[in-house]
Amino acid sequence: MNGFGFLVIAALALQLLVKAYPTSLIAPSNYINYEEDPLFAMLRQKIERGEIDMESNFFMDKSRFQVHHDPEWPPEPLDIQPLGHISAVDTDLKGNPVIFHRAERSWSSHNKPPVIEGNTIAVLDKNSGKVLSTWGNNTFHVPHGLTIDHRGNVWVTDTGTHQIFKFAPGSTKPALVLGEKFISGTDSSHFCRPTDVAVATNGYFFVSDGYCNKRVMKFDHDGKFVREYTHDMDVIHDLALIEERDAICAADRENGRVVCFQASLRPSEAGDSTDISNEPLAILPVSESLGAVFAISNLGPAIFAVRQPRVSNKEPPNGVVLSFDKGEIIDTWQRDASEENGSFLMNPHDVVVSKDGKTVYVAEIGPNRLSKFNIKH
Ligand SMILES: [Ca+2]
Repeated sequence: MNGFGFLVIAALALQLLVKAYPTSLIAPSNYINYEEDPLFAMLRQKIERGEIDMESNFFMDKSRFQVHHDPEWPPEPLDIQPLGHISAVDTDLKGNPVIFHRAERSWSSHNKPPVIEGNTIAVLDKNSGKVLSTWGNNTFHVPHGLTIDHRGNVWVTDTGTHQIFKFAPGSTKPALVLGEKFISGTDSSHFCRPTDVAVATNGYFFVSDGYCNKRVMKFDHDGKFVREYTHDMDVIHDLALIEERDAICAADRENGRVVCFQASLRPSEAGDSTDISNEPLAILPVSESLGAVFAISNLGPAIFAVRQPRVSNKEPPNGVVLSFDKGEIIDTWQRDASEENGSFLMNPHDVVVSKDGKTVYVAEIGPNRLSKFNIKH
């Protein structure tokens, strides 16, 4: 291929990316003004004249993202004793991963108080993997979800106490607690094994409730219940909020799909409880099952999911990227497996895309492992 040919193909690839992901996939700092690029203008004319087939799968396979496992991280095993099942991971405002783990607690000890005595939350250095701080003792029974919002508040869900907690940055005393300790229920102030929280930039938040109630609940910034969404889901295990599409997406784990509802976060709609439609905006992927989809996290309209393919399928657990706009899987990714680096993903329980869009972390429950992946655009 000559130099011009390469340029044409590169520009076409970029244009396809922009067309497929018109908003936030391309970080502002990397944004190129394609409108002013003469090569792009020429290509756009060709596309408009039908001379280039936009539906061709020329760049549809692996070219959008490259998600690479970083086998060097963490450089040393995590120094946490006892390190239990790592049920959740998110990144803080400095980009450091923060994990929520179950210490010595097992899933089968639901409904058997007391709460875990030791610390369950650990902040890790994003470079060295060293433990920077730990907290969260004498509060949680069976840790499940952990979400850090854009203001640095830490939200956790506890499937043991059936509660949701919000902690202000740096505080270990909750600023907000939803639910009644060890009492499950179906009304708007009780939960049954809630799994995750997703927080909008306007402060409204969503709770996946979760194992038994199979609903997604919406609250305003003061924690006042707004509405719930239901759609024949079976274990809603995680949430991802795509503000660019006004979509709240739920990992419908046992049905092997991601179900997205209208979040109604635009100023004119926020808090409008008359909007009671349960009709999903999208159900993904359109043409196949994901197997069991444990967790989702999004980078603009690209949804990163970890899933456990069905037993009949010999594929090991892995990661995929789903396009909200296309409704399909556009990439798959996996840990490097070797004697040195350990196995493929075995029990992925949570996934998060870092707030700068450069890194993906996956938390596993047995082996209790945190893996880091780098995203290249
Ligand atoms: Ca989550």
